[in-house]
Amino acid sequence: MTIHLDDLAEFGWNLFFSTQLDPDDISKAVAVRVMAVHRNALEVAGPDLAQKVPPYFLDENGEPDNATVGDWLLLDPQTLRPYRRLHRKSLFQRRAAGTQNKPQLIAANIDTLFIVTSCNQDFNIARLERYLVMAREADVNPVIIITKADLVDAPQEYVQAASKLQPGLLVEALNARDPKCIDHLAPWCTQGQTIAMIGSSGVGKSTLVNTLSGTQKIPTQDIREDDGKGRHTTSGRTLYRLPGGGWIMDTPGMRELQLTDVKAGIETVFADILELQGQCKFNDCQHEAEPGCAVMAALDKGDLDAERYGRWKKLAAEEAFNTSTQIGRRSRDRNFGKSIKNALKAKRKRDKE
Ligand SMILES: Nc1nc2c(ncn2[C@@H]2O[C@H](COP(=O)(O)OP(=O)(O)OP(=O)(O)O)[C@@H](O)[C@H]2O)c(=O)[nH]1
Ligand SMILES: [Mg+2]
Ligand SMILES: [Zn+2]
Repeated sequence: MTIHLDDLAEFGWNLFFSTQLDPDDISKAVAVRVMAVHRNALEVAGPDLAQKVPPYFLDENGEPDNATVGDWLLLDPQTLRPYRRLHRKSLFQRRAAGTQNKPQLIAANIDTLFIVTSCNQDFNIARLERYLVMAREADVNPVIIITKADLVDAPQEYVQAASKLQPGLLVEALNARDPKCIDHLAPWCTQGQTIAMIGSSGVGKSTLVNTLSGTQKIPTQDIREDDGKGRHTTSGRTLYRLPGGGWIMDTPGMRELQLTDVKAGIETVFADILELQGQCKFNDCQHEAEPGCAVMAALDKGDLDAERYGRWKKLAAEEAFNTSTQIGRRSRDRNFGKSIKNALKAKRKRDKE
């Protein structure tokens, strides 16, 4: 077998992956993309092949590895078993609440994250901010999608509230059941692009995939009338082909989301607060009563929104706590202020380079 790079483009392949192949791979391997995950198997597909492979395998060096939706695998042409996973352009992973286990791989090689919420009780600024932090951490471009715009009089109010989360943030309000929304989302749906979605159950993730792909093949279900919550209709994670050539991944609604190892994501979403921190007179300023505190000054002047500052404090503390318990070093908590400073210094240095 020979890998025909042109044929792979249809599956989201691009130069980032080509550069990882040796001439040997090109002449003999079979390259496939993981299209769906099941309990004991991955569904993979490529130009000439669609089949199941085990999620855990030994690579060519005998090292154990595992793959998730969106990953690219090279298969041995004879046995059709994976022998290498290509390096990922991006990766989403999470730890379930209260577990010390290895992170669960959610999705790989994603270009855009649709953060989905609705014009109803589901809309929650603090939750959107958590998703944004995840997107920035994974180096994936976020777009906030607010569904059910057809059910309220003033969807723009939701758009305005979400737009305040970060300067330049892309926010779209739409009716996920209406094919007209395809036009709004077309820029992210072109060949070579892969979209993942995140959002609570019932916000319309599967509905959006059905509309964008022009089919009604994914089951959807009405939300509960009393509290507006969804019924956890989707269970697995699967990639679907879009008419524009891109791919979109449907996922189940997240029940809970713990933030661990997302320091860089928090730094990006709250870059302005980190900037201010760096201007405080004292290195270990707690922004409570110290003289020369730039954070307090900005709060007083109204340059920094007090609620946003409160959310940052909560997120930063949570991430520090989770990350330190995860690696068993509680002492890290006390050093958190310092580590933020160091992170800021490192970021400045990176920006200068
Ligand atoms: N009016 C209206 N209804 C919508 C819209 N988007 C989704 N719905 C409805 O909301 C309900 C839930 O939609 P789903 O697509 O099943 O939600 P989901 O996000 O996939 O939910 P899970 O699979 O449980 O995570 C369905 O009855 C949809 O028809 C919208 O923009 N407008
Ligand atoms: Mg669904
Ligand atoms: Zn301060």
